[in-house]
Amino acid sequence: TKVEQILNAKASVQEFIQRTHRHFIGGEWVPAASGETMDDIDPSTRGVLTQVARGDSADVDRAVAAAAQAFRDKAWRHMSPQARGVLMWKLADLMAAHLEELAQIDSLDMGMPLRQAQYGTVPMAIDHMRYMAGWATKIEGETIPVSAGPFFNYTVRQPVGVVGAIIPWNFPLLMAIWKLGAALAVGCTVVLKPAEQSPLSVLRLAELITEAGFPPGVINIVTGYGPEAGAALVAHPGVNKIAFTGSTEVGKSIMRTAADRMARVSLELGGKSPNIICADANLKRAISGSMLGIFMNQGEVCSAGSRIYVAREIYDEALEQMATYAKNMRVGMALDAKTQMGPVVSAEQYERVLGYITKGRQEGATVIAGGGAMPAAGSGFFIEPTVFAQVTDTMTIAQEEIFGPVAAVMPFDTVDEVIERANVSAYGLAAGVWTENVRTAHYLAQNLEAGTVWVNAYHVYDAAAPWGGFKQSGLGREMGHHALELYTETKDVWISLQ
Ligand code: TXE
Repeated sequence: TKVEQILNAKASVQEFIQRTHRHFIGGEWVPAASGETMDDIDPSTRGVLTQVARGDSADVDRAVAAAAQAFRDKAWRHMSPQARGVLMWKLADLMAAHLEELAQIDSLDMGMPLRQAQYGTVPMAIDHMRYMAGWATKIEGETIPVSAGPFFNYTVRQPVGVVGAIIPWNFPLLMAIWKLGAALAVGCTVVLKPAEQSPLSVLRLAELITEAGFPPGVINIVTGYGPEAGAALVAHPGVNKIAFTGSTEVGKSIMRTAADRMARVSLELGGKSPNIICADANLKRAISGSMLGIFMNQGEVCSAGSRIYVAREIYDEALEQMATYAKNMRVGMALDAKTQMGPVVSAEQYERVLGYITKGRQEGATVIAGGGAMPAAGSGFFIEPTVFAQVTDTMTIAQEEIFGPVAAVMPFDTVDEVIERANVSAYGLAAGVWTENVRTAHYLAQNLEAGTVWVNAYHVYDAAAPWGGFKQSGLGREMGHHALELYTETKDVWISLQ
C-alpha cells in the first residue's frame, strides 16, 4: 500500500520524495554532521516514505553561522527593499508554478486531504508570500514632535537579526511561509526547523528559494527532532528571535530558555476554541460550518472549534444534523481527490486521540457519531469523525486540546452564561458565533476571550488579518502588518538642532 499511494503522485513528486534529503545550509545541501537520518512516514499507509537528515546542535551551529553571515553580508543587508520584495514575489511565482506538486507533498507527508492542500493551504501560502512581499518597501518609521528641546526625533525599524523558526506538522508549508514572509520582508535571515513528521514540502521550498535567487544563508533549513535540533536552535546564543508554532507545553519551555538571553519570542500555541450556535442561527449553515470547524484537517488545527455550545431549544435537532454530517464524511487516503478527511499524522497522535475518545466515554459522554479507529478507510492512522453529546464542562474532552476529529457538544441557556463558560478555558485562540441577530453577534464578539472571532463562518484566514492567541494560546500576532512587529526592533534617533 505504501507504493500505491506514492504511485498516485506526480512523477516529479515521486522523484523528489525518493531522493536523499539533507539540510539546506548556506545555500548548500549538506548531510547531518553525525551522518544520522530519520524515517519519514506516510500516515495514510504507515509506510516509510523516505529518510531525512537527523540534525543536532552541530548542524544548528552551522546553520546559525550561515544565517549570521548572510545577515551581515551586503548581498542581503544592502539589497534594496524593492529588490527584496521582487525576490519574494518571484518565490511566490515559483510556488504557484509548482502548486500541485507542493500540495501533493504535504498531503503525502502529513495526511492533509489533497483537495484542501491544493485549493486551500498551498494557495494561502502563495498569497501570504505575495502579501508580505508588498511590505518590504513599507517598513516605515515615524517623526516625533518631542518637547524636550530643539531636537529632531525619528524612529527607524531594523530587522531583529537571525530568526530561529520552529514549525509544527499540521500545515507544513503554510506555517513555514507565515514565518518566512514577515522575516524576509523586514530583512532578517532565518534558520527554519520543520516538524519531524512532515519536513518534505519545506525541503522542496528550499529548492525554489535557490531558483528564485536568494543569497546563500538567508534561509537555512535543518531537519530533526524537537528535543535535538529544535532545542539547540532555541538555546543558540546567535539566534536573536524565536518564532514558534506548536504545543503550549513546548512553547512554555522555549520562553523559559529564551529568557536567559532575552531572545525575542513569538508563540502560536494550542487552543480549545468555543463555537457557539444560538437559537436564531441559520441552522443549516451553522451545522456545516461547525463541522468544517472541527473536522477540517482531521481536527489537527490549533483553532479547531472543538467545544460546540448549542442553544438548548435547538440542541437535539443540531445533534441529529451533526451526526448525519459526520457519518457522511468521506474519510480516506490523503492523496485521493475525493477524500474529505485523511488520517491523523502519526502513531503517537493516533493513540493520543483514541485515548481521548475512550476518556470521553469513561467520563460519561455519549458518542452520537464515530467513536473509534477506522480501519476500513485504509491501513493508515484513520479515526472516525466523532461527535460527543452529553458533555459537561468539567470533562477532559471539554477542557484539553485533542487535536483530532472529536467534537464535544454542550447545551447552553443564555448568552451571558455561554460567554462565561467559553472563557473559562486557559486557551484563547479563536471562537465561532452563529446568530442572525446583530446585537448578539457583536456582544459575543466583544466578550469572548479569543484572538479571532468568526461570525457565521469558521476557519477563514487572510494574509492581511492578524492571527494569534489570548492567554495560553500564545504571544504576538502573525499575519497582517502586525507580524512585522515580531521581526523588527524600533530605534529612536535624537538629532540636536542647536
Ligand atoms: O507538538 P510539539 P507535537 C499540540 C496538539 C498536539 C500536541 C503535540 O495538541 O496534539 O501539541 O504535538 C518542535 N525545543 N499542537 O508533539 O512537540 C517539534 O520538533 C524546540 C498544537 O507534534 O510542540 C516541532 O517542530 N522545539 C500546534 C514543533 O516543535 C521542539 C501544532 C511542534 O512540536 C521541542 C502542533 C523542544 N524541546 C501541535 N520539542 C498548533 N498550535 O497548531 C518539540 N519541538
